[in-house]
Amino acid sequence: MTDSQSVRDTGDSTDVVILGAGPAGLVLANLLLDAGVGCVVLERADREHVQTRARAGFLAANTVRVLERHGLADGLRRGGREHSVCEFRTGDGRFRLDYSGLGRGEPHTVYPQQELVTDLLTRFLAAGGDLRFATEAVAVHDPDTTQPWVETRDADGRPGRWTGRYVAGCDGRHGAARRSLPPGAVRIHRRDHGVSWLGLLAEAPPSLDAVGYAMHERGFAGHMARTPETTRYYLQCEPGTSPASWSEERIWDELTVRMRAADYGALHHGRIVQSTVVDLESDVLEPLRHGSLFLAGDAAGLISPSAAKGANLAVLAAEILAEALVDDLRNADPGPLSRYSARCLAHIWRAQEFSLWMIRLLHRAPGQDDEALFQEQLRRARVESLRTSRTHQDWFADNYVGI
Ligand code: RFL
Repeated sequence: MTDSQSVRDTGDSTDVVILGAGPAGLVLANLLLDAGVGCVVLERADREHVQTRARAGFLAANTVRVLERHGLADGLRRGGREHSVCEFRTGDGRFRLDYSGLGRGEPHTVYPQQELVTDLLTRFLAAGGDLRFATEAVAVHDPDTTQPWVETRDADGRPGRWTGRYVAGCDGRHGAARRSLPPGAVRIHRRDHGVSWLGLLAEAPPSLDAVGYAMHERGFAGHMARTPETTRYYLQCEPGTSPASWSEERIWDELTVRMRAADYGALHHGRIVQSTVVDLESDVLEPLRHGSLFLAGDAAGLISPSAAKGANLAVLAAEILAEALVDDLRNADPGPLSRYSARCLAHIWRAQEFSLWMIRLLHRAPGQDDEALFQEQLRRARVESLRTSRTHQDWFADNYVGI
């Protein structure tokens, strides 16, 4: 008997085994539970970790509509704040775009991801949902059959298994779902954009009433409000940089220079409580299904945070997948499930395209050779067009807040 066979002899079963309690897994779980479809969520981390992991904050209007449609928006209606202005700062001056008056006329809602995740898991558990914290999915077995099963390990290393009709891989880029895909089963489109950011969370109130995008010869700097007491900042850094090489003093000095605080107003300083290096990368899997295994959220595709789309795509995919699973399992209609991958990929590629556009807008091409100087002039022309052309501004607003 092999190891995996001995694990298979014990265990539980349900309709849909969901890997990961992030936005994708938890929206999916709530929608399945509401529709009477059996599911379990297996989450590697403990509850405290899941509820305090600070990441995204900017939710698109469509994301809010999805959450409202399914009664998942009470917390963000109470605690979220509308946000609709971004400010671009360059060596030529600064300008602001109020995107609630451009394009489709929609604002963002700023609501920290960890609070959304807390709302979603609290509701799921209160409604009787089955969520196993500290339970790591080790591998998905037999995904090309109608009885896929997930090998698990708890915090003490004890093995277990869950069998389902379907498995939803919502466990991010490094999760078990991706690892379990047989070689060649899906294509992975991958792009390293060659740019890294120091992603910072400061215990300091926002310094301006706008998202700040500062383009400086020393590199990009970004400012995004999270709550009245906390602000996310980004600093472009050399790929391969260690966060430890950036002291708090160096961080604030560099933010002050790149944000041109001397010209446009001092920054509110505070303790830096998170500092991680984020390499701007994209990857997209195609298709987002292998047999009975489906991928959603970051597991389906990673998008650089330059355009703040990741959590929004995760919520959108979860709704599409939930409705398709309900059609298959409750109404014996497999059609929507067969179209899941194509529907999601259309949204993912559109977001990738805009994210790449943002990366090219915000960063100088490296070097001083002819090609770099040519690209820099194109970038300046792009910024100028965004400053002066209403058509360009409408296009920007549509893509910036749309999903
Ligand atoms: P998550 O949130 O990573 O959740 C996956 C969950 O799976 C668990 N897990 C496993 N569980 C069981 N077994 C395993 N083997 C497992 N492996 C992993 C993990 O513990 C975790 O709980 O994925 P999901 O649900 O797909 O959601 C994706 C979003 O979290 C992500 O795209 C966004 O945070 C991206 N992002 C932003 N997106 C936005 O839409 N707007 C933003 O403003 C925004 N800002 C950001 C961001 C991402 C950032 N980082 C992390 C690069 C800012 C930053 C700094």
